[in-house]
Amino acid sequence: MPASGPVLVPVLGDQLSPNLASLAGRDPADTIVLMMEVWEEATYVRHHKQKIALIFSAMRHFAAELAEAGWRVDYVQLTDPDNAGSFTGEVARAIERHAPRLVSVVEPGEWRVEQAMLEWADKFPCPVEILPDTRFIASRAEFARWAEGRRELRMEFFYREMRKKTGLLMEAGGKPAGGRWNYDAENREPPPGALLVPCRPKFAPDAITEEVIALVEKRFGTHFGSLERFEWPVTRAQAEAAAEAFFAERLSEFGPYQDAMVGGEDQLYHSLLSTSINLGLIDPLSLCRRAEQAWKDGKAPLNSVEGFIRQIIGWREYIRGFYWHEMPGLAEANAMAAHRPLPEFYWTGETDMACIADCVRSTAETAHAHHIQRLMVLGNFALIAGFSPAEVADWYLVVYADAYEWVELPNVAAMILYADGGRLASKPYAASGNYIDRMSDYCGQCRYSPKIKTGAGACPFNPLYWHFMARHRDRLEANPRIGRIFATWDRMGADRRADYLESAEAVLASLEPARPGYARA
Ligand code: FAD
Ligand code: DLZ
Ligand code: SF4
Repeated sequence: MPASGPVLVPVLGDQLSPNLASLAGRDPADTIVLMMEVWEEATYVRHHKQKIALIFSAMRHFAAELAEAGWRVDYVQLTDPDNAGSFTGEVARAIERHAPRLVSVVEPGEWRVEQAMLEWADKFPCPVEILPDTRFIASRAEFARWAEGRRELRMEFFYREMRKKTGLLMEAGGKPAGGRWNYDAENREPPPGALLVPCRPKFAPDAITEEVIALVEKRFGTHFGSLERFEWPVTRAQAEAAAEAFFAERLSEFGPYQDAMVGGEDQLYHSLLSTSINLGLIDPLSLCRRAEQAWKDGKAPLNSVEGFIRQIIGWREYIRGFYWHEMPGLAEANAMAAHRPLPEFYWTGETDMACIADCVRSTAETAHAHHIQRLMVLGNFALIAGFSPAEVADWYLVVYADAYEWVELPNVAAMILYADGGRLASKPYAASGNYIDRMSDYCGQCRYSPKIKTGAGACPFNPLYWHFMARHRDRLEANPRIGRIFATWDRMGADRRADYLESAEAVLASLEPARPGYARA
């Protein structure tokens, strides 16, 4: 291979950042940027149609921006008759076309892709460098150092390190702004009676997106979800506009109503920026700095700003570190020995449970559901019913436009299903219908009642909650955060306990397993 060839820089679908480490400081005249729409990435799970359309459209827009800025971009479309179908196959073809002196790529977000990438140096005739993804605040090595020797990896302590590292919401002497690190206790308001949530900007598809939507409808028409309401930002300018509207109109209420749910209200005060952040369209640290500025300028209260910043430099960074630290075992973890198949209604939304039906509706229509819907409705039900972690993880990876395994899997396996046995969460996020009733308006629209505990009309979350506790008593009783619940269980008396268990068994028996083929071909 000639030492004089260009540098080949493959840019993956979630690496759409001009400051990507493999592009930074490079001479555009000496570089070929390779972008590839490949069948393998689009089908290793059968992603929601909107997710594929979003990624392809954002990739095509980013390629155009790079070309505009003077970069030579070799863009391989899915329909290219010679498309090799995989990253490795396409990089091999590009090496034949361009005879590069070096392949320079940023580490991927997923373990599966990294395994393939690690073989490139042996497969290809030129050297391959894999650079750290500097768009994260903590490197994988930094997280590993922090985690070393810790039995439990709690987000809260990692988050404090990130606060110190970035200086966000810090006062002199290393003290947190306002005297507390975490204002979560102030962020649990139920939804207010009358809601006047400002509408977020919605981005109508332009010609590029229209073309991609047609392609997705044609090639992936049988995948889950609808393309009708495609409203995602697909460029940096649109992501900026979405962020601007969030800071101006919703950040101040973000904190208090973070855990609230309202039927038919798909956004509430959330930012809806995860798709843009994960694609690389917008820089997470700069978002946090702007949130901090809003607080300093008196435009948003500390509990909202701290809550938002914690989601990003706390949860998002921690989840990514946790993923790499725990892989590949995390994908197999099943500490709660949960083996029940995912039911059909996770895909169709056809259930009398109003909360689940609304969350699945929003998921199918928009490829999004907000955090507490993912955690305390869909996730909680999956936990207490004992669905198989592999099936649940496939579902979440398929259905959300912001889902990449590095962020989806820890949230699913460790946060909602406790499948890691408590490395991430100090207790399972199990809850009965009361929680959902307190935090939403769902129950008023439901065939079931959270007040009815067992038998006909009982909210299915109620008996399943106790069934879950009873079947995992051995593991959970010693847990100081949840163990006391068993005193309540014991006080109920044998008949009441039998009622709960019998009702739960009836719910479980009624769950119709999903037909095969939704998530994987
Ligand atoms: P906001 O509520 O406005 O929060 C701001 C930002 O904080 C988000 O954009 C996101 O970047 C970050 N954030 C918040 N919570 C988390 C978290 N737990 N983990 C990582 N980042 C977080 N998020 C994804 O980006 N991709 C996923 O595949 C994904 N899967 C999830 C699965 C489950 C079971 C659960 C419980 C959560 C999951 N999340 C995932 C986290 C969270 O639900 C979404 O980031 C959030 O709903 C995105 O909407 P938003 O941008 O309006 O977030
Ligand atoms: C998710 C996805 C899809 C659907 N398609 C592509 C693609 O065709 N080309 C591409 O570069 N990336 C795609 N992606 C995102 C990748 O799956 C993602 O970059 C890796 O999994 C690493 O996180
Ligand atoms: Fe959901 Fe139960 Fe409320 Fe119905 S009663 S909406 S199933 S929590």
